[in-house]
Amino acid sequence: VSRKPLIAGNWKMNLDHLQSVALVQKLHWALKDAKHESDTVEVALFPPFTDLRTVQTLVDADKIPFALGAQDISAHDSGAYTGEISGAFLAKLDCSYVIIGHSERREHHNETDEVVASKVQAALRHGVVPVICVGETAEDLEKFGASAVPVGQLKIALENVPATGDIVVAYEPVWAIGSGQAATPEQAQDVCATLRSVVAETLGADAAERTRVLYGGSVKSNNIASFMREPDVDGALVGGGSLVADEFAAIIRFQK
Ligand code: G2H
Repeated sequence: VSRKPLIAGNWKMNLDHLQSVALVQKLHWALKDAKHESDTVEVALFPPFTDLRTVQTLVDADKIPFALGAQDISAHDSGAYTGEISGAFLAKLDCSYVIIGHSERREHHNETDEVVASKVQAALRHGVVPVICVGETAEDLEKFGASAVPVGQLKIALENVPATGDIVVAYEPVWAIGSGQAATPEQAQDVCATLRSVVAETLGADAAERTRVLYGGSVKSNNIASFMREPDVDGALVGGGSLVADEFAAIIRFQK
């Protein structure tokens, strides 16, 4: 399997634009002697919307091999949608990725599976790769086991995605997010493999083979390697661990 691992830093609502400059510069220094890593690992940063332009300028000017992504996208392309951000704007800012359906948006902004699906379509219309987040709450886990809820969420998100569609799937058990209590590598592998089989059923075997499935939820430098050893875990969506340069650099430099 030749999927390039993706380490994605989701800054959430942290770091203003001056702090974002400091973090990108520190990260760049921390990784400077490791140019080869960009051949083996893809790194993507997901700053708040207000930092995107700043980070894009820095990355461009210093030729830093980080991809850029946004944390959300409007389901609409333009028009009277006050406060919304179009995929067209993200594409113009060189955003390669956009996080869609993060559990914090599902929980605090009432994002349903149908809203997530329409945002996935919006991202694809603008050539931005959706990072589709799915995951079960502690209550779901107890009632239905680990896979049922994320599988249901992913099936709806993938409706109308073409077989050639470029997507990333992120399995983020809600009980592991920001809690310091990560899933075990075996739990992550189990659900990531099941999610890959959903991609195979809906988009076909080729898509399942090339689609990266990430694990997210309290990923740190001291547990990243154990996740990356699993055959169906192709990277990580990192929240808290992406806000400190040395810690995020150590995550990027994980050794299997
Ligand atoms: C899960 C993750 C990043 P954290 O939300 O998406 O956050 O690593 O802080 O658990």
